Amino acid sequence: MKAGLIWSPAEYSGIREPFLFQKDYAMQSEPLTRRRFIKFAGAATGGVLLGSRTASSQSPMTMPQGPGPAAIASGLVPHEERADHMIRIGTGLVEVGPQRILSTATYNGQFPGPLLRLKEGRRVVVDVHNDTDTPEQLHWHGQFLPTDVDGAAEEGTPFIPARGMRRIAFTPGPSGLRFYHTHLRAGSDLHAGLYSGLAGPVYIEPKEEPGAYDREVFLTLKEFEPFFMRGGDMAMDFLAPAATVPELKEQADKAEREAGAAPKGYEVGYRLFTINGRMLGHGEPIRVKHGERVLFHILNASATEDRSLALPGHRFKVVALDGNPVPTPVSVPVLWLGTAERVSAIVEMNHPGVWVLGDLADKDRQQGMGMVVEYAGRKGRPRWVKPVHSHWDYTRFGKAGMAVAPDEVIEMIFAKQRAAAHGFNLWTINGVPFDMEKMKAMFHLRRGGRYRLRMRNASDNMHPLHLHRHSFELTKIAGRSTSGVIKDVVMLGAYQEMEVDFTADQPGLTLFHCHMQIHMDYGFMALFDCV
Ligand SMILES: [Cu+2]
Repeated sequence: MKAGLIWSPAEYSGIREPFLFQKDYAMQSEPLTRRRFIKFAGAATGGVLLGSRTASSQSPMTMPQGPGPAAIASGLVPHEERADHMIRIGTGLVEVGPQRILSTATYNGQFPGPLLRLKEGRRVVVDVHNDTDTPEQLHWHGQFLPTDVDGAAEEGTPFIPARGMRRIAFTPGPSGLRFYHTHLRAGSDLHAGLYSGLAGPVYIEPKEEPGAYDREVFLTLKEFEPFFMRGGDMAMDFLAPAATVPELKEQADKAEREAGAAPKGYEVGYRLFTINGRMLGHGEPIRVKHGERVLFHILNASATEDRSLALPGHRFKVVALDGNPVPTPVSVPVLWLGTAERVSAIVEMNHPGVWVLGDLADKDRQQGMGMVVEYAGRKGRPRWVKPVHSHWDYTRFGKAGMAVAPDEVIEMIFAKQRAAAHGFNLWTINGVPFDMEKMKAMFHLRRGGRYRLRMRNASDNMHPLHLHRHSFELTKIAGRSTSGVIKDVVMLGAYQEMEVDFTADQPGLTLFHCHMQIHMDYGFMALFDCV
């Protein structure tokens, strides 16, 4: 869809109150039976509701509106200015497969939320309507935006009021694949936060677009129907270099001993897996022609899972990570994406057939994490062939050599207290879990300074670490120096250490956190302030 008004009344379902989720963003620890993903597996109501989706009738609720008094009062935008984009937060139906229709919070009644194509440096006005009963936060992930727009309550962004709206304006950047998503705490509520369908891709067109491909395909990877389990978060061995630090393992082991007889903390599993909201085999295939060069823009919009992706007989030439062009584009057989990471990769379609583009994990792929790639003129059952084992090494996309020495090194150590928060693991940065009440800055930056985060993981989990409002440069991974790879999320392996550098060029508060919802909700966050 072209830039402009991305919302149309016909797209937005009129479904409201009976199916709204009561999303809790306050601390809570209710029983786990509150999972209320509503499934309309052929139920009579499902038919009625589906019918209303295609109806051309348009209720007054869905009419475009001007900014509310709060937005005008905020002084962000003169109220007579027209919005370039409108986003409505509400409940939508996601038809993941035949007879499998989910109801969940969505943007504009669809999952993924509409692709927003913005232009680098060209200011946009966005009206965000919240048709739910819960104040919302919409985070512009990967962009360099002021605290009143970025979309994190911890930084001071005002909430989009329940049953209200907020008009915002900003100048998009940097160019490349970004995304927008809810930034609420979910806690033990598995229909809140990123467990919902509140995520969508953003593509910021660069001032000059390199044209070495025939067309673009956007893929959003996302699980649905989450459930809690004890343990079960598997150790992953796909990261390279694989060097671990004995001291970090010792610290983790000590914490484990101290937790004594406590059971394992809760982890999250999923029953349904989708790409662009469809389970494998249930959406339209990606139709390609022999010889075509397809640029895939892939977003892992999972709340908690890292993902892999392979296309049998083909390789991915990785040209950008988290939307930023890499110094050394390299062809790889498998892509790996931690939660909230993005990969842009070109695939040369030179192996005709009907193939499964899918996750390496058989269970996840069989439960939907894949998409069919169909060459013109080819028919038949889509084929999956397991690729040979390969590692994911960020440094391959970088350039050799040391990064410029920073002005200051900030030490961060991440640790887990098993099941210490009502059965959930409690996470600490430098020994302290984030305090949602006080919301005080832990680290202090001087504007314009160059900082190095030396991040050390004293836990047996991998963490996708995210810094708001900035990009960082990977400078050392598990003992190997690198430079030139610019990201906003990076996976740090169990017992590993890593260094990333960034320039503190954004005044105000900046949130740093693990992007796994169940980790950030239970302590794994910290604030930087910058003056
Ligand atoms: Cu984490």
